[in-house]
Parts: sequence; structure tokens; C-alpha cells
Amino acid sequence: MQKMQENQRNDGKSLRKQGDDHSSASFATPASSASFQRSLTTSLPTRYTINSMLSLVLPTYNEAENLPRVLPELAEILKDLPYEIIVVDDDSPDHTWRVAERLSGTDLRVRVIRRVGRRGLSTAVMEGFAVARGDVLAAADADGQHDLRILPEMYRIVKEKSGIAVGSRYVPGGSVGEWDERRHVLSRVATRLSIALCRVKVRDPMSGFFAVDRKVFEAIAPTLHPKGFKILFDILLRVPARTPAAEVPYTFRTRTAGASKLSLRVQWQFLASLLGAAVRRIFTRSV
Ligand SMILES: Nc1nc2c(ncn2[C@@H]2O[C@H](COP(=O)(O)OP(=O)(O)OP(=O)(O)O)[C@@H](O)[C@H]2O)c(=O)[nH]1
Ligand SMILES: [Mg+2]
Repeated sequence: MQKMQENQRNDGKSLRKQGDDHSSASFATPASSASFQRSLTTSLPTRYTINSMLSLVLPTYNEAENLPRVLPELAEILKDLPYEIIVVDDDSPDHTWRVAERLSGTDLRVRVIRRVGRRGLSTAVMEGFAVARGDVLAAADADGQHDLRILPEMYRIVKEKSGIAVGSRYVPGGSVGEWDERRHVLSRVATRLSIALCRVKVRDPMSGFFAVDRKVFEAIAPTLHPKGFKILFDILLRVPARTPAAEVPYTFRTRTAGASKLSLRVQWQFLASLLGAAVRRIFTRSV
């Protein structure tokens, strides 16, 4: 068994023989059916999972200009690790999915999911996790703003502690970079509220850059509400309080290409949902 896992790790072709039908782009159908709901809340059968492998999900929407920088950077950073990258693109008008396919070439460690008729960062990450094979699941932005060089350390932390590693802007050594005052204030308020609500306390619960032990994620996946941008917050809200969590500092970079999808509306919606959760917590003890 262990031998087979070694082979799977070292040879993408053997993975393909194991019933893999999405070495390139796959199409996901709209969100109406029960099977879609299941795809968000279950994952591959355990026999497909690979011990000691990082599965990194990159949610993308109109990041065609950024992927040609980010994917080669990742290949260099992760070269000493067993890994796979799953790009989950929501049928971007700029054809990010096609760029990702072209860049991945014959590298079977990089897969592309082209979701048609759906939008959403958190659901994209959930969907990537649902087809991931590694025992460590991670998510990062594909626009170059996350410092991907800390990924190997995040992977090691999760492997050693079987918990969660957060790429953090709010621990010593980390920073939010060059945000304007409005974003600073909104983020500070939302971060404080989130920390108060989360079962597991970290200083940057709204980070989009994190890694989690597959078993920890699978145990709570059916209880998640993958809305908006903040999937880590949702996870920290629901994992058992004793789950080990560590933060790795990084500096949030300025976007150099493409446009932000984090509109003011999305930020206010999140703040409103946090307030709603706080009220529910006070009156019903649930969130
Ligand atoms: N699949 C998918 N990905 C998305 C969606 N919205 C955003 N993303 C991706 O999620 C990542 C983070 O989105 P950004 O718009 O950069 O948000 P942000 O980094 O918090 O905000 P900025 O600092 O303003 O860029 C990027 O890789 C986006 O392409 C979406 O609806 N679907
Ligand atoms: Mg960004």
C-alpha cells in the first residue's frame, strides 16, 4: 500500500489510471441539484487520497495576467514537496482557465476546474478541496498578493500538528502592506469581531491563505456555509476548540495586475453577517 502511494506521488500517470478523468479542464454544472450540494460537502473517497501531499487550491476570477507569474513561482517554491495545484476558475471572461491549462502543459500535478454558471471564492475553494487528493489542503489567492514562499512551512506545521496553519498579516513579522485607511478600519473591526466568535483563536481569522489537515476539514465540511470570501473564518468558527492552529507571518502585497473582486459591498456584507452571527451567538448560543 505504501509502495503504491509512493508511486502515485512520483508518477502522475499512475494517478490517472486510478480513475482520474480530469487531468485537464473539467466542467461543473450549475448549483441547482442535490449532487452539487453533495460535491461541496463531501470529498474523494479515502482510497484516492495520498499521504504526505499538499493540495493547493487557487480560486480564480479574471486572473489571466497573474497566473503566468504565479504558477511558475509555485513550481519553484514547491519543488521539494509532493504537491498538486487545483485552479478553480469561474468561467472567467478573460479565459483564466484556458491560460491555466496552457501553463500546466503536461504537468499532471496541475488541474483546472472551469465552473460554469457559478461565482464565489469560498465555494470555489470548497470545490477544489472536494477533488483534492492530498492529506494537507491549502488555499491561496492567485493574484500574487500572498507570499507563497511560506507554503512549505505551512505544510510542515499541518503535518506535524494535524491542525491549521494560517498565513498571517497580524502576527509579528507580518503586515497588510499598503492598504488605505478605509480598508484598515473595516478589516480591524471585522477581525476583532471574528476573533471573538471563532472557537479557535488566531490573529488573522480572515486570511485567505491557509492550510488545514484533511481530516480536520472533512469532519466539519458538512457544517460550513461557504459564502463570500472568508472560508477560513467559517472553518475556525466550527472546528473543535482544541484544534492546533499556528500562524506564519507574511506581508500582503499590492496587486500589480488584474482587478480586485473584493468590493466595498462584499466587505459590508461580511461585516453585516458577522454582526448577525454575534447576535445569534448571544441569544441562541449558535452561529
Ligand atoms: N473562482 C473564483 N475566484 C474568485 C472569485 N472572487 C475572487 N476570486 C479569487 O480569489 C482571490 C482573492 O480575490 P481578490 O479580488 O484578489 O480579493 P482580495 O485579495 O481579498 O482583495 P484585493 O486586495 O483588493 O485584491 C483571487 O485569486 C481571485 O481571483 C470568485 O467569484 N470565484
Ligand atoms: Mg487580491
